[in-house]
Amino acid sequence: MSLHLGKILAQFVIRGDAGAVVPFVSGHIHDTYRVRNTAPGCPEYLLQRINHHIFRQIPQLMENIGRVTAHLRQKLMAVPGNDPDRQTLTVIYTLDGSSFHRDPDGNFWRLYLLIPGAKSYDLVRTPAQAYQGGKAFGRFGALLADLPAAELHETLPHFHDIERRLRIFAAVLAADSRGRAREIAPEVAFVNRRAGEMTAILQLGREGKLPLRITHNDTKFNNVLLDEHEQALCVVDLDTVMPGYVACDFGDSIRTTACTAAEDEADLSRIDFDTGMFEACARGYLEEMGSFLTPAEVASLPLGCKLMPYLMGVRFLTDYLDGDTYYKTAFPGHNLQRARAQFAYLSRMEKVYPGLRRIIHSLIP
Ligand code: GN1
Ligand code: MG
Repeated sequence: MSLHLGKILAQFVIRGDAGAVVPFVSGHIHDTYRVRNTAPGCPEYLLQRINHHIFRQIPQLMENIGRVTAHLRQKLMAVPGNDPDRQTLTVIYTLDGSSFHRDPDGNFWRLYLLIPGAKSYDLVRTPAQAYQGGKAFGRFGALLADLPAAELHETLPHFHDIERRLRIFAAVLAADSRGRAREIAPEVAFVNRRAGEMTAILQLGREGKLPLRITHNDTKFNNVLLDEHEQALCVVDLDTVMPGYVACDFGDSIRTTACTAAEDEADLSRIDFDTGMFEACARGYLEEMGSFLTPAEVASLPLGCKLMPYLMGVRFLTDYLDGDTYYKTAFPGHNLQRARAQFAYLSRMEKVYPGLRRIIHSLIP
């Protein structure tokens, strides 16, 4: 273990002795490490350096996570047979009782219990997995349904506000600081043709017709941990848990389960919308969450499925035009490739869209 990481770990209340610290695969935003334990019977941990260029209010972010995980733990403990250490993330506090540590270089660090025996997948392989993915996010929403949305900070304001995302896209496109606008004329036309339709959820929210709930806001399939029997175990990546609309959580879970290829697939001919996976994920989600939803929320779910790949595509394209400053990228043009994959997926979905509403309605309890 490096001296630096050792000093950071020494700030936290750890059981046993921290051993090797190894980089751990994770999302596009933070740096994550797995911390082994040399003491028998003591847990492993997950150490993260939080990206403070993206998350600028880290005390509020960690307060949200503390609040949500405490609520989940309390709800889980009320049911015999549950195992909260595995069914929700557990924040490990520092010696002085803080949920994060700020190092002398100004970096922010946090520590979670590592959940043993759990797996996550970037790509869904079977409808059974898609069902478990939907179930995990539905259960997450249901367990938080009694925590008032106003109790959480909006740590990334307007995160899923497509109107604002489109305004930023237009400004970055006009500025064209990297001279990349020329190559993306078809994508710009794709975005513009659909802009009007995509604002409906925001408009209904503003008119008070869709409630704000506590939503996860990053319901990718790889943010679900499955247990050794491939059953939904735990929802991770709680950074964006904030007030939001359920259509976004539903739509993003579908985006990553019903798509037949990776989020950044280069070969667009491999991208399709798998209606069987859609049905399985929707069934899992609605079994848990269906009875909490208002009729207007149910009606908003299909549009959520369109909105999320559209919004992700707009964000990836904006970052590409802007010189790739937000998302981690593995090669030049990665953000453009991601945007193209999102738009290809949306196009395939559009062909079967009328059927989605029917499937959703058949699944409402
Ligand atoms: C980012 O943390 P990660 O990589 O799962 C992003 C999400 C996007 C996602 C796309 C804070 O999530 O909004 O859906 O990439 N998170 C943030 O893969 O911007
Ligand atoms: Mg995330």
